[in-house]
Amino acid sequence: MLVIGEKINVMSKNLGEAMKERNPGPIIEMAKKQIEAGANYLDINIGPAPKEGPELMEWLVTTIQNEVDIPLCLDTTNFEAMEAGLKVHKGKALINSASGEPERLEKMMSLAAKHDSLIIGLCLSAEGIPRDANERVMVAAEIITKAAELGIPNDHIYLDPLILPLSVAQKDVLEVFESLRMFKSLSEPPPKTVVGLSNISNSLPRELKPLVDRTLLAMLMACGLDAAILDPLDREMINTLKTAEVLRNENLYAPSYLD
Ligand code: THG
Repeated sequence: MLVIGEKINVMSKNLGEAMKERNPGPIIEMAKKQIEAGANYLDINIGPAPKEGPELMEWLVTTIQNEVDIPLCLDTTNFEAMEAGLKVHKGKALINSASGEPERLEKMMSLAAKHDSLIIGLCLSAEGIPRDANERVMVAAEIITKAAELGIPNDHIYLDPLILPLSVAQKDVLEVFESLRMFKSLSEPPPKTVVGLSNISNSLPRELKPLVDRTLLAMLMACGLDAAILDPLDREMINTLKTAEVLRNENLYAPSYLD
């Protein structure tokens, strides 16, 4: 299971400020904490970043990769910022993300082809948020087709069914489970799958969030999920993940498997 640490986010008060001031300290500290906790990739979320996007992404990638040896998941809808980040990134970056929206699909996929990156294909189309598994699979099929046209290997694609908040779309979670299973039949070799896990608990009471996130993770892992953007600093989350890996027969059980 690929763990993508979610904590370096422009929405976070502390780190959003550090980004604005180009203050590396808090950002490096958060990078190190997530790596220590078991993250394999770090999500670098600058949002749409209408102003200074390219310069900010370039600064973040170089600042972080000068201090720690880890690949990054570049999270922005700003093409110029994505390109600027990819140009200075060391190793295999993960582009977050392309969608079914035609311009975004074309531009982000072209960047993935050019830089030999991994790329998340988010199930979101020009018509908006998908309503069920079928609508998700239709968008996913367009993403896979575009990738094939550009010569991007199927297993470089991480399809994201898009988790909607439990508070507004309770029965949509069942559609996500179904989507994850259906995605695997779209290509040979099959695409990989990823989710932004904590979308589910958006606006839930604070004390429920970690429980809901972890329970969903276990259920998604039963559907074959390959990667998740999540909070690796939640030790119980990592314990759930490691247990699900043992139950999926990916790691050999031993009494010490949590260490
Ligand atoms: N799919 C893809 N990318 C994504 C998402 C997705 N990127 C963004 C988001 N969804 C995943 N990342 C986060 C990052 C932080 C939080 C939620 C999702 C979050 N943070 C804390 C909170 O609100 O409790 C703290 C925020 C703060 O400090 O203010 O919830 O679905 N491909």
